[in-house]
Amino acid sequence: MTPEIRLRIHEALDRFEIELPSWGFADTGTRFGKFLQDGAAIDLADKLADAGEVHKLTGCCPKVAVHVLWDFEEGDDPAEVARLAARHGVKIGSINPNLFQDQDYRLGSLCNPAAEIRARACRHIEDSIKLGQSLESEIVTLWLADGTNYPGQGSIRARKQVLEKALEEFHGKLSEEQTFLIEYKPFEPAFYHTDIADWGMSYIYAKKMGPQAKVLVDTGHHYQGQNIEQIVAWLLDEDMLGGFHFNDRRYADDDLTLGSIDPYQIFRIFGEIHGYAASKDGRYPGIEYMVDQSHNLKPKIEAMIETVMTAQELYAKAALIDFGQLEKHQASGEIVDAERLMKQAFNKDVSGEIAEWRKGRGLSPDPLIAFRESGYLERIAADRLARRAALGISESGSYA
Ligand code: PSV
Ligand code: MN
Repeated sequence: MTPEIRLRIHEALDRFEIELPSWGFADTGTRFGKFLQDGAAIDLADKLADAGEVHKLTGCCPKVAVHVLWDFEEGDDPAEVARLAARHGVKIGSINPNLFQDQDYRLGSLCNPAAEIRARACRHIEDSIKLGQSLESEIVTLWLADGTNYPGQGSIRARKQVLEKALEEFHGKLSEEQTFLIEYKPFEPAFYHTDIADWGMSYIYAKKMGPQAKVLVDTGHHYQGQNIEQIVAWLLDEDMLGGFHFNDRRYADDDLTLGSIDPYQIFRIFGEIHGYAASKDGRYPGIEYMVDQSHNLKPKIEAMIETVMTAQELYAKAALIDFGQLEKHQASGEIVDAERLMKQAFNKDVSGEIAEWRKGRGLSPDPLIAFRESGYLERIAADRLARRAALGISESGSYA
């Protein structure tokens, strides 16, 4: 490995951080059931402890995304939550409002035909914005489950207009530090239409909302075969890419661990970002990288460490694409050479150099092995089993 390649890998890793989702540490399942794990987090304190452990081992996950209704209870003191996070070496990251669980939202939340239900949903978003301010979190992400199940059930245009108006009002409530990210998803739980179905709709809503709004790309929220890196390229070029929810999928929004099905796709996405920076004298845009996965079969903390390691590896590999050379191949129509350049970077074994980078930071060269040797899981499993018994509950966490 040349010193130049080594440097590129180290620079990429120095730059790369990824946020962990609190909900990835709790018991989760599918609509058919849950398989419970002894070590699953019971409450926010456990989730922050587990996320802190992942950060301690990987050195690149200083923030934890929270889901407002799963992680907070009426009367919780945000200052206390911030202190708790700090005790585990992490900070609260993105705030995820929840407009999909309440019975009131059967016909939608922000797009509900009833004004009083829309108002209730608006209050929740405004409370979430305020919660973010009191936690010094800079990101509010909106995933809207609203939509309809049958043709004719609702007016698609009327719902769009109502949502645009609500978003504009939220923009006025943001502090200067806050960014509002708009996530899209073409299906589930709604199965005829969803009110924010694709990146174009997120883009339009964000543009109309105001300068502090951007698009959030969840890799699991696309139709089969969709070219996600093209979406990324367009959003980068329009300065509208706010962040990612990373996960992998085979069929739908499967929430599988990143890179388990198609690592080359994640590499190509990162390639677009490195390529964009290369065209801007090495300046990288501010993008929030976040994990959005729930692990219902794999051990949760291991799955999270595995995900973070995969993200680091693919980000580092994509930094090795020689963009100057690529441009030359493109200009000359040298298709085979251009593709070969991509493949060469993807196939490069960067694991040794990543291990070196970790050692240089006082980290274990293999965070997964270090985790297994730490005895952390055995300790928390015993503790959480006893606490669940004392509380008289069988399942932990609050993910519904
Ligand atoms: C919806 O599928 C989603 O991607 C949203 O980001 C939610 O906040 C998250 O999953 C909950 O798991
Ligand atoms: Mn998501």
